[in-house]
Amino acid sequence: MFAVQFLSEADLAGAADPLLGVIAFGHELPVGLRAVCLELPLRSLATDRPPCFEGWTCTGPVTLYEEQGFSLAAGDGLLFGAISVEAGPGLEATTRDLYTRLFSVIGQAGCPNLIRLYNYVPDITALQAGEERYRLFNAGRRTAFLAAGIDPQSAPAASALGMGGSKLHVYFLASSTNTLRVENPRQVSAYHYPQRYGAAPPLFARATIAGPETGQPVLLVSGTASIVSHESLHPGDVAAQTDEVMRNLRAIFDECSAQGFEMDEVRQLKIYVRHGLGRDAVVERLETMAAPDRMVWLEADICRPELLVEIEAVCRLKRRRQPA
Ligand code: 3EB
Repeated sequence: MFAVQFLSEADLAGAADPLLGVIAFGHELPVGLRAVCLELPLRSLATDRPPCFEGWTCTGPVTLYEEQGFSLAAGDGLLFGAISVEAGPGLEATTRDLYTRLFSVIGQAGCPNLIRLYNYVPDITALQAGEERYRLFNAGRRTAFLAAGIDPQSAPAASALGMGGSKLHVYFLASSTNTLRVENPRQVSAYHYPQRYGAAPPLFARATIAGPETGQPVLLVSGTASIVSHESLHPGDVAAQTDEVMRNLRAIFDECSAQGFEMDEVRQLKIYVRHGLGRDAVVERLETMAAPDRMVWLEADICRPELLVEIEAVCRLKRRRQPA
């Protein structure tokens, strides 16, 4: 299995388990890391703490390689990959090509089961020839799923955030073994969003359970916003939006429980705040969810202009004993 943790520079140097990948937010990665490396141009909001990095580790030996523009790390039946590409006016075609290559890479590696996808899209809510760039991204992503013969409802948990710069950054974790997908009964599944959010719906699950048959299943929750059914709630009110996000997170945890998986612990929370504003109201509400060193605070654009906060989570689960 794998783990994901926020690590300091010293932790990275002394990591006991082999690294698959390391992500930096708004600052540079230390040089000489043997892992897939990605620097994201997102500003960290916790300036009172030294820089921390998102480290993905596994237990077996790791092989690093490059293919079709992706930096890749394989080990333990897992494949971790990252790519950064220029994404100007041709965002739809760029996204389609990137995802087509991604599907080819995971297939060739024998890890066709995506666990989690992260998308960072430059100028996500800007208009391009009259169309919102997030919609162009969605159209390209969907075309690639269909062209590869992949069922849109099998899409894994994901995040799609915006920032400045010119590059589209994508990273992922995929597995040789099966995963489970979890939906949120309070929300319409993203792949069923009505057309008013774009002709091509976003393709992602509300959460993925990795290693459902193992002793240590891991829950990876998608970027979760103040959306109920398919509508954004509480425009302009970051505190009320955070409360709604918490209700959505709890609904996903309840859904896991209904499928026989109980919460063990919250390992990681990534909190994206638009313009970095209203962080105090969010902090107050998240205090009971996880210790501060398990949270990273980032300034990012959420994909609908009225949404002010989005939260993603990684949790350890315990499998309930099956009835005899
Ligand atoms: C939402 O629930 C908020 O397009 O991959 C969250 C997670 C969101 C993933 C994606 C978008 C995506 O619709 C936005």
